Amino acid sequence: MSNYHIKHLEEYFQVYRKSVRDPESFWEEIAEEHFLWRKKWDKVLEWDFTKPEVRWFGGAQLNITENCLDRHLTTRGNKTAILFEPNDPSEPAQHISYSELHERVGRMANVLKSKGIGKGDRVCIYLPMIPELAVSVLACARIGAIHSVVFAGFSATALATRINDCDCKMLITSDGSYRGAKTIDLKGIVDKALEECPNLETVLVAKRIESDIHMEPGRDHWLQPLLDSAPTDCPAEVMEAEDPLFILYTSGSTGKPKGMVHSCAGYMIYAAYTFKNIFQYREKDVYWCTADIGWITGHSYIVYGPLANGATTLMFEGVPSFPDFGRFWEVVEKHKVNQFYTAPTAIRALAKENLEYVEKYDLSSLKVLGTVGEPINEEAWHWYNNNVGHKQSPIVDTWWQTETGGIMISPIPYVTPTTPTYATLPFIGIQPALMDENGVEIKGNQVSGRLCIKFPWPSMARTIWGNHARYRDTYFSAYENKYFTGDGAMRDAVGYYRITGRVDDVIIVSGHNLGTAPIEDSINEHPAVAESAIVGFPHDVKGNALYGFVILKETGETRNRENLYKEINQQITEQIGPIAKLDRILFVSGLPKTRSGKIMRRILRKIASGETGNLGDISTLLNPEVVQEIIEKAG
Ligand code: 6R9
Repeated sequence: MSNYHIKHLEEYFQVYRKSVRDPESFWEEIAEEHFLWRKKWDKVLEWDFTKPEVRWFGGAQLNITENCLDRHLTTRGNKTAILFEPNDPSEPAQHISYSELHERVGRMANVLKSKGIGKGDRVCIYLPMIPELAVSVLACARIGAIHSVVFAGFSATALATRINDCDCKMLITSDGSYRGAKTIDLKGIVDKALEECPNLETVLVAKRIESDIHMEPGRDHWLQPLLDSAPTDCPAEVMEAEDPLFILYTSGSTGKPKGMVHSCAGYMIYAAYTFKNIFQYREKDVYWCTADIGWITGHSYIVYGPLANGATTLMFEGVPSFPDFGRFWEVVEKHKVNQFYTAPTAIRALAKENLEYVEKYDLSSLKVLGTVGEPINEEAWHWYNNNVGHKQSPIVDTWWQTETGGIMISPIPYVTPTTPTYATLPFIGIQPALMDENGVEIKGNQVSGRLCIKFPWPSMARTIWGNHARYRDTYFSAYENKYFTGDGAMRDAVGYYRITGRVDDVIIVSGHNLGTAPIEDSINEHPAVAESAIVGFPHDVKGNALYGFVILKETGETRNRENLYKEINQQITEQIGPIAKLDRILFVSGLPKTRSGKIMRRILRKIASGETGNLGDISTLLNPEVVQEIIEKAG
């Protein structure tokens, strides 16, 4: 028997050693015993990080939806697959069984086919957290179309960039969405985006808020009538192991977003295996991840990982603050949630509110608490542990990335002893390395360095859509023969990892990765702005907030600063989304630059955090005098 479900620490060490000593036979056993294949592989792994090229289970054939749906029908047909909890607590929750989900995916897949979508076509999904989102994702996978889910909080410009980058033929959206007490005109955003997307042929529109929207003749179709007349049965397309399953965009430190491409077989196996162990899922459990399916966390740990294990996965449409700050806990009590997975930013926001919001509810069903997205600070960790878990539920601080497809470093609850702020040990099959600035691996414990991974794992992204050179340059060129994560980490005396944060120009705001470059580009497009630089500074809820240093053009100098600040934020909101708005802005006459013209963000970061006592050596700057000016203005 393979070690699909790890139950104690000795077993973890034993299985980990096996997975590292002989990765191929380890993963082969897992694949063999726990998944459904149309054809078995010829070779478990082929890899070359210099190209880079990684192939898992080459020659195998499968369809992930047969693993997530069909194979459960006989044993779990009536079990709830998706438990949908709407934005408004007075609207009833929906229990969608495995049989019903199978039918709904079949219908949707047939609708996609009837609109000319087939294997390899890209379909953009821009939907709120309603069942149609999960159904659309699975329907694409059913017929081998590549889904590209774009988070429905993104702006028209961001949506258009993503549609065009991978040349989507179809977009699936809704008439609007609910967000707490507000409604959002999603279709209006879509219409604006599509002005820039000449190749997009078809838009399917789900009804959610019953608003009166524009429907473009020939292009836009209401989804429901199409579903009603579609057959429920849709045979699964037979996919090669390495065929792309989906594209998901993540911010880069420079230029346009990177469309990370994930493949069918490796992604499925790793998402499923991590889910089973890191949440210690048992057959009758109700599991809830509060992320949006627009992010990788939602892909792997709301949709694919749970469904591949036949789990009940809760999908929540709302926000933690509506109708009040007790909503998460109300939902936990109502559905007797057993595993709860959220982001540190949400914990910090809720920890600021009155404790009564948590104490009011019976949270005794909880067995495992998880966090993801950014480092969790000690205070938030204790608040979560004391008030939500009542010190009974282990906290799994899970470190991973869009690029890694699944959780990489994390405790296994009830197996790995936890320590606040530590992601603890590498998961099975993961071989981390800490590197120094000269590219040498730092061995031993009680050391810090840049976090790399030395050996392929099944769910790693295979490329950046349309730009393999960028994939190589971003992840495989900094350190020879290693995947570079972009994060810094320390390893303590017992070998536990603690992630210290990004070492590149990505800033994590409320758990969302934001590249500095696109935000600066957006600011610079304002007619009054000459140049800008943004950095992160500590924020007690968001983790980091954005601080913009802006040089105005002469014509801008006479403008009212408060209005400019608002206009710049408006522009960022339109081009990127409200999450990228600046919390603070400072108008300056220059930015500290190196002699080669690179902005010294290190100095700006210190000024933004108020740590001006120790700026390090600034004498090599092109313009050291500007530093004093900025410090004075920042006050
Ligand atoms: C899953 C996800 C990836 C970046 C990653 C790191 C940060 C994620 C973390 C964490 C510390 C954790 N990050 N989890 N930092 N502790 N437990 O978030 O993917 O959106 O691509 O972000 O998030 O900096 O490199 P993604």
